[in-house]
Amino acid sequence: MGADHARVLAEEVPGAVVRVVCDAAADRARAVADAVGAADVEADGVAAIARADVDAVLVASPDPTHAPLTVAAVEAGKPVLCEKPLAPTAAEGRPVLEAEAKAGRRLVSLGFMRRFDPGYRAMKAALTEGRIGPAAMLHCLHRNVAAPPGFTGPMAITNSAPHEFDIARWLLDTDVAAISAFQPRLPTADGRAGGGPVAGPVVLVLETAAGPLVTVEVNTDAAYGYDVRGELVGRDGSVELAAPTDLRLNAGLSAATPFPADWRPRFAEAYRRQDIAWVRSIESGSPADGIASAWDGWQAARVAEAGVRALAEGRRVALDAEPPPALYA
Ligand code: ISE
Repeated sequence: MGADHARVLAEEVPGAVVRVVCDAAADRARAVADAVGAADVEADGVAAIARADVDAVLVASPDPTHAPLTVAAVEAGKPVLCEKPLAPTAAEGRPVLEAEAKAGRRLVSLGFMRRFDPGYRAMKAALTEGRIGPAAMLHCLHRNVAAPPGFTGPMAITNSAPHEFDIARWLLDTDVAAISAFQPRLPTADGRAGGGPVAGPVVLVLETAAGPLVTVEVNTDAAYGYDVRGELVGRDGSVELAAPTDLRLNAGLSAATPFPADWRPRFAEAYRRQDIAWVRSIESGSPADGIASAWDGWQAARVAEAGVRALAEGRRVALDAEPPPALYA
């Protein structure tokens, strides 16, 4: 993701210059830096953030490092776009809220880029324009071809599902009041490379404070393609995402529509619009319309933490309502 953001910033965001690429693997940092014309590479993220020639920071490192690096950027007074999730748990994300409160201003944007996806934006417009009546349910499917290296079972909930937790809050303008989690009992390893699913499919049911229900299927080992679907059901109708596709192949007495291999082509426009909005907001000094905040990131983290507990304990887990601090109101 860091390499993709670097390319978008370098090639598609006027006014942005990628100055330093930071990665634990020096060869990978150098390859990205050369590809985007960055001046330098760094192995130490905190050192890169502190540089006088760095005005803003994009964090796209492993999940547990997101919050500490974001805190370092806030403490350096630098705007930061933190890839989701803010943190694997609410407790790990809390220092970011504390750092922004101490700074007395919003410097953190969260990389829930689906808020910038044309499909989800049209879905929200259909709801606000009253075209389906009041919302009743949101159904989400989130399928990856295969879990990335290092992925663990709970990460289906703490890493992948936060996209749905955030898009549900944003679409329905409400918070999650409770979460229940279920997993099917899969047949034993089917001999597929890697011996079958890493995380296994998870089905989550969210109850929201405003009333609508949200169902989420997350399957990080779906095998057939990257497939994200959403349908918002209202009292008078429904609106569903039409996944973008460039072609339909007609051959051999059949028609085939290709699936992307992962999220980057599926949400390329969302990332582009998000990154442009983020840089424009740095220039204007005010948060970009619709971009997620650290509070949104923290809310998604607390839902994820509750979801992991709900799955482990086999019970519905309620979340206390927490009104946003004034900084995020
Ligand atoms: C990844 O980090 C993403 O953000 C993708 O959008 C998501 O589909 C995938 O499951 C995550 O691992």
